[in-house]
Amino acid sequence: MKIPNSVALDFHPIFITLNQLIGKIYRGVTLMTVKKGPKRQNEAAKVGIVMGSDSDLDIMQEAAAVLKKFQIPYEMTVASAHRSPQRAGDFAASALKRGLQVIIAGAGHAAHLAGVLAAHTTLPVIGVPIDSSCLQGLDALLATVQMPPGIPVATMAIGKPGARNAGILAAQIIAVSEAQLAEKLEKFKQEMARQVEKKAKKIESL
Ligand code: C2R
Repeated sequence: MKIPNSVALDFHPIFITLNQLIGKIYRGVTLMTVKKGPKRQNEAAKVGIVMGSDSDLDIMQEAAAVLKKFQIPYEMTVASAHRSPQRAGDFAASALKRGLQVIIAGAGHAAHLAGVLAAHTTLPVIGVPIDSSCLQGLDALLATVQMPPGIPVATMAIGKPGARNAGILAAQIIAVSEAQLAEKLEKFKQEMARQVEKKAKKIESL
């Protein structure tokens, strides 16, 4: 996968603490080792995961994990509607031609990324508000969900639960035309129900 430009940014020693440096190296290495889904790596990506910064990776990996579980090939990158508007626009504008079926966009602060991607494509865009600011994601939630009529963004919950649901929703969208995937999703729901039964029995026996 391509290494996002932002991984290499801001490495000037004057501007960063040791902690920040370790964090950046960790995220850089993680981004470099992220695979595009097991057993189907030669297949073209069906889902594009975009995040506003590499600092969002920890949360967006939840979406990636779901896609891996359902063996849906995906690509993952960084683009910012604010800091790199051209890159963000180009990503979305070329997405359909490149074979993507769904875009998942995660961003924190004044999160305009998902909306701007949606403006550049007819593909469904799923937004994940990230709790990276002092407003703990409420800013990102409102910026992502309050789209003007005509440009919808399917907005998930804030943070990791939202990223996980973004992966599941992307799978459900693709499953409309893939019976095998729909079957896997059905089994996934059945397994959740079984877990609830287990938990209920445990609580009822107290
Ligand atoms: P840094 O950690 O790089 O300072 O980013 C990112 O998603 C991230 O959560 C801080 C936060 O800024 C967000 N960001 C956006 C956009 N670009 C970056 N919300 C955008 O275009 O919407």
